[in-house]
Amino acid sequence: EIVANRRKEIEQVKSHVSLAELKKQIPADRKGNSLKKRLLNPEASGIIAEFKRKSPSKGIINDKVTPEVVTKGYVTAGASGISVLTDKSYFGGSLDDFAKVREANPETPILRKDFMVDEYQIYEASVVKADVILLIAAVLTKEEIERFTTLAHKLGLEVLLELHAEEELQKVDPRVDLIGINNRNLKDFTVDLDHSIQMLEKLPAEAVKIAESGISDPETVEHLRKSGFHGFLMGENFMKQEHPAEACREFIN
Ligand code: IGP
Repeated sequence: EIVANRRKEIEQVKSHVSLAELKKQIPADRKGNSLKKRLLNPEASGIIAEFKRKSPSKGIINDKVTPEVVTKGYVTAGASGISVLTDKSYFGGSLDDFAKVREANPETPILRKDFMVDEYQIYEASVVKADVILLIAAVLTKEEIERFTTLAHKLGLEVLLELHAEEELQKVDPRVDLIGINNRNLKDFTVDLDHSIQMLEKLPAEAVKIAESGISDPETVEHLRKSGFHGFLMGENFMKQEHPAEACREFIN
């Protein structure tokens, strides 16, 4: 449903700004910030803090805070990266939010978090100076993952491939920069860390791995880190607080 809606919205956007026009807005020779490198640094917290106003499972999480203030705070708190939702209909985000976050945090790796289903969105990510895009294996074919990865790399973007179910392992393209395992089952929203750790053991040893969703205490992060994860994507636990950056600071320190 989300994917079908996203496809429809992209067609509308394309009718306003053609792909040819969009391509003209791509910044010349931008040097991105590598999330992969950041996560491989043993000094890094590994926390990738997310800006998300709402979600399909929780409804409104926080509609009072501003993206640039929160994310600047995340970075000061010690986050290794930022994730920004850009889907409007289900998560209350936008490319405009993304652009503000980019401007406020020029040196930090930033992930464009969305349902990428069309090459057009990868060009958009490049225009707003994203560092990383998300590809969700559950909603893409192996061929799409390969094609989108080729384009992302051509545009200087890193790729985070998100997996949940075991049958998605055959879709892993060895060229992806980061592999995420979503702890949350997108069908029933349940969180299962043991399942994620089992999945992790089936991944190539050299892959840089990120645990996503449902993380709310530092002990869980340490457990996941010992199991082999390099990064920890956290949204709701911070965003549900009145001061998300403050919550992030307390979490990391
Ligand atoms: C963050 P949480 O439970 O900390 O808010 O989860 C992130 O993992 C979650 O927002 C997410 C997501 C996604 C959102 C993971 N994969 C794909 C949209 C699309």
